[in-house]
Amino acid sequence: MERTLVLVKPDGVQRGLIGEVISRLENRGLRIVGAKFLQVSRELAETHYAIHKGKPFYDGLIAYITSAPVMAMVWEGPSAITAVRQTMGSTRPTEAAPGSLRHDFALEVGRNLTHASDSVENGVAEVSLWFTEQELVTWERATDSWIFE
Ligand code: DAT
Ligand code: MG
Repeated sequence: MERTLVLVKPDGVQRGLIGEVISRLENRGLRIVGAKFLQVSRELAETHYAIHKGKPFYDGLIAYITSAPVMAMVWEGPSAITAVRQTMGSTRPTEAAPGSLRHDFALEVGRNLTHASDSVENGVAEVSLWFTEQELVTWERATDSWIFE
């Protein structure tokens, strides 16, 4: 079982797409284990995107993610990292597969709606950056045995 951090970024929140993102992840069969709605501080944004520091788009990225509230969530499931990134689509919406969120709801790389962890290790690190242990719920879903083999 893998865990991934999922963010509905400010554009997704402003456009009323929180429900769409949650629906798609629920429909996929992933299980939610934590969620909170927050205004991201500059400090959290800089830690989260530390790997991109120095890149030409970095300042715009920090301004974007701190510009309005985000919906932060943790989702889990078998191969959750790969599955969620597939549901999000490629970073550039014009390269995202038809049917993916970024294809279906976005056009520009700087307004690409969502974030999802890109590896198991980054998933663990990002979940602990954004959530405390107490904010994560370990639970069994009635349908689990029909979705998880
Ligand atoms: P992803 O969000 O798909 O994991 P990433 O980690 O490479 O993509 O980059 C983080 C975010 O930074 C991405 O969602 C949008 C922005 N970004 C990445 N590459 C960019 C570029 N070449 N120009 C503008 N923004 C970019
Ligand atoms: Mg990334």
